[in-house]
Amino acid sequence: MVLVEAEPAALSIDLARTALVLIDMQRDFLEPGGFGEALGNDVGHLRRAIAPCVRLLAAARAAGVLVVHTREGHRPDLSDAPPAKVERGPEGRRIGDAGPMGRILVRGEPGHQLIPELAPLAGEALIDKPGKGAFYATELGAILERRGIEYLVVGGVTTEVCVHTTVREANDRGYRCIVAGDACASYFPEFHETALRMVSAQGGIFGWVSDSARILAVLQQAGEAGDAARR
Ligand code: TIU
Repeated sequence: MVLVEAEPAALSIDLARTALVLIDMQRDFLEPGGFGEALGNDVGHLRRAIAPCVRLLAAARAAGVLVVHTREGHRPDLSDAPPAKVERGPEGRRIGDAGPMGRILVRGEPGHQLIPELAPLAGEALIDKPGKGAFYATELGAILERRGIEYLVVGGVTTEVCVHTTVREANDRGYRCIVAGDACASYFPEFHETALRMVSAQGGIFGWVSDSARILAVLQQAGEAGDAARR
């Protein structure tokens, strides 16, 4: 077991039972010229999470921690997209409409892809999810159960939408979640800050909040120990 410094308190975790879950680091949300920016958002807020995610991903891989990537998106015929989700926002800029990087939030389109900085390696779990939460209507729960996962380190976008929904789903399922605060981001900085506080408030009502530096300290120790064992 290793100790991760976090709020509301440090948490002892078993890295063999831990997964790094990176939520929806997709081109359409993060890249200039994507759907997020077309809606008038400043993608600069989201891009601040890229470097911490890259560092966490490298360290998790080196430590042998299970890595899970998620993408939000729908089937091209939108048969898995409820009207309640599609029928919002300005006409012409809704799910399935032609966006600057292909059809908005449709699987297979350029904007739906993960940003190249965080491209999955062959063999890493890539979960395509139709909702905000990564458990709803996906195989994530089965993958985590088969691997005996109990702890999730979570980063990605956006903090108050897909990260929060996933952490809430995970908390109800009994997972202990550590949100890597600086590896998450929102188009609304005040929502980001408040969403993090909402996780760790009330004794950690949804989980723990830490940051990439404090999590890296633990992952790098494990990575080095693994290197030493292999030598
Ligand atoms: N991934 C995710 O958070 N999807 C969103 O739609 N987020 C917004 O903040 N809109």
